[in-house]
Amino acid sequence: MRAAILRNVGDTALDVCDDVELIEPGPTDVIVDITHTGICHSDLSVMNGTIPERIPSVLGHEGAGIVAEVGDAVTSVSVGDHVIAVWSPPCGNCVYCLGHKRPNLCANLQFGIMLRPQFRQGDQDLGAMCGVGTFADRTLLPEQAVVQIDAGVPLETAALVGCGVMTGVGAALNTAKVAPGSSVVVLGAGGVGISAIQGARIAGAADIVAVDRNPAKLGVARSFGATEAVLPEDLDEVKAAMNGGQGFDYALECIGHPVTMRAAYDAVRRGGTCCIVGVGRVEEQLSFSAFEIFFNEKNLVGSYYGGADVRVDFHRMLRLAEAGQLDLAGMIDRRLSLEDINDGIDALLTGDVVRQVVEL
Ligand code: PAD
Ligand code: ZN
Repeated sequence: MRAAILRNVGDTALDVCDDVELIEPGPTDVIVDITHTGICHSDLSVMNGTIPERIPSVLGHEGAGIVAEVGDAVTSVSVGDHVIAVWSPPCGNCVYCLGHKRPNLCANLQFGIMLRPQFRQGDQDLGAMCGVGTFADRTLLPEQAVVQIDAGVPLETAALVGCGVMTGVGAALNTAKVAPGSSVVVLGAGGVGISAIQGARIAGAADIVAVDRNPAKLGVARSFGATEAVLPEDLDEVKAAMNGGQGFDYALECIGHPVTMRAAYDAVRRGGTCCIVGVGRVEEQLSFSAFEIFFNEKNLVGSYYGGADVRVDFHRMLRLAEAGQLDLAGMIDRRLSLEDINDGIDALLTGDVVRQVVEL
């Protein structure tokens, strides 16, 4: 089967091959025929070393498809079911899944599956991004890493729910808990940021300001619900109009640089919430004065997978889309084949696209 492989950290292109196999599935595994996968900035971040991953690896973690095989012990899905792949699957039994009710933070399966090779090419074992590997015709997942959806839902838009949409909408609704009538600034208007803008709109925010360095993204952000969209140099001016000059109630950073994380923190008023969604490099640091943390009483919170319980929240996203409150189809700028995936990676680097979907 076909798969797009990252050979070395630092490579600017993936190696698209057609002689890749899956490893033997175990009794609790599911084989999924991937029909669609989005290209997320996190795939690029694995390529450039921002996100550590075993190498060589099949990238892709935002996908949907149809169950092709199930192991003997699988009970939750059957062959033919339509599913969304999950990049941080809840084991269902641990202190995060049950005790703290934070199943997005359960790492029992994520790190387990990341450690086993998922694919093979000749004699070489290949890993899979986050244990998912959706840049492939088929992938192998534990049953907890698939969420069954209604067969009537378009798999193309379902794929986006698997990462960018769940992450951005979930950051607004689950993590930041945006309140009706509030003011929100979203930094970065890519797939995650546009989803965060939509999440803020769904939550009933009165002011939703998008900030992006790419002027082409400002109109895009408005079309998804931003009430205003500005270049980074104009952020202070809009901030001055919020809460009598104090700043925004919420900031959602959807870029992944220390500078924009700090700008997000500075953009919120005292007592406001700064939610960091973007992923920076392990060695990069963000600094705060030891006085301002106490003095401003701002809530600084990270958001991992939109704080989602995927078993419930994927369906919430799809219901919002069905009800016309969440525009998924409009987020797709380009449809590509796996052979053209490197064009898609180049386009994401320019910041001109919201989401591109690879049809497998
Ligand atoms: P994207 O590349 O589609 O969008 C990024 C946007 O930010 C583009 O519109 C850029 O023009 C804009 N941008 C870049 N640099 C700047 C800057 N300095 N100032 C202003 N605008 C800028 O990315 P994405 O939406 O796919 O992902 C965004 C981040 O979210 C990225 O860091 C990714 O790794 C992270 C992510 N986090 C999670 C999570 O669980 N927290 C999940 C998925 C993705
Ligand atoms: Zn992603």
